[in-house]
Amino acid sequence: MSDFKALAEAVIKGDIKTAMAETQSALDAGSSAQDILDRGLIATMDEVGERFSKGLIFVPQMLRSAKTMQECTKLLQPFFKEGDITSKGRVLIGTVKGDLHDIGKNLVSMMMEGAGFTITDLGVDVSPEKFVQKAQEVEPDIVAMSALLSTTMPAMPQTIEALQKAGLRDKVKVMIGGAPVTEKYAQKIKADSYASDAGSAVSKAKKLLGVS
Ligand code: B1M
Repeated sequence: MSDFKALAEAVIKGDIKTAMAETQSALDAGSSAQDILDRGLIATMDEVGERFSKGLIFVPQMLRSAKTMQECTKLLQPFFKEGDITSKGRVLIGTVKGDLHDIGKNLVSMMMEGAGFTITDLGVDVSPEKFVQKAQEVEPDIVAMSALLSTTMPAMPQTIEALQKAGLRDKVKVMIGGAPVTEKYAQKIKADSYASDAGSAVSKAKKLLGVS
């Protein structure tokens, strides 16, 4: 992370202006958007999480860092587009019920959109009923769920069950992800796919739908 020290410090402080300027100057200096994202921004959010765990910072500071990261991500967004492409499929995505974390989910949406998927983003705290209602409306190929809290992970199987009850389970593929989620958990709850990060979410989504 040493290359992005000033960026990391600005994100930790929640200094949006400096962080955006650092992101821009890293781009201008030739760093790739992926490197800035992975080593500059995501690595820093891990550091923010560790500081929170140790009681060195509290929710308001975490929120400020999150806002700062999101503003920087907007500068990177254009670099994740794969060019002129027809839709690879429809994805309905949201952070599950009870969970307000949306940075990872937004990155997954952004990368999938850049790769040519059509995204309907339900935001955060999305109940199983809301997933079902919107799935009936937009008829997605993939229902994608994100969870960052171990306490909200059970909303994933609840959503799968709700899709089943609504007669939709055979019509959609279910993909899950988020820091506490694992491949093993995906198998346990009978999701169709698990992705550990936004980049692999794209490749897994392509694989699920058999598109390149
Ligand atoms: Co919270 N929080 N938080 N938080 N927060 C964590 C997750 C935590 C690990 C911090 C810690 O204690 N070390 C901890 C969870 C512990 C646990 O359950 N395992 C925690 C806690 C406890 C809480 C509260 C309960 C704190 C409190 O109030 N006492 C509270 C809960 C609120 C709620 O949701 N109901 C809370 C609140 C918040 C804020 C609102 C302040 C803020 C979120 C703001 C926002 O998102 N707009 C926040 C933040 C910022 C964090 C940390 C620091 C950073 C999360 C993040 O954005 N990471 C986080 C610590 C950490 O993760 N190290 C923490 C960067 C992001 C890019 O990574 O989301 O993992 P991530 O996404 C990755 C992959 O997981 C994957 O792709 C992304 C990378 O490419 N991915 C998918 C994500 N979704 C995917 C879906 C897919 C595929 C891949 O397919 C569909």
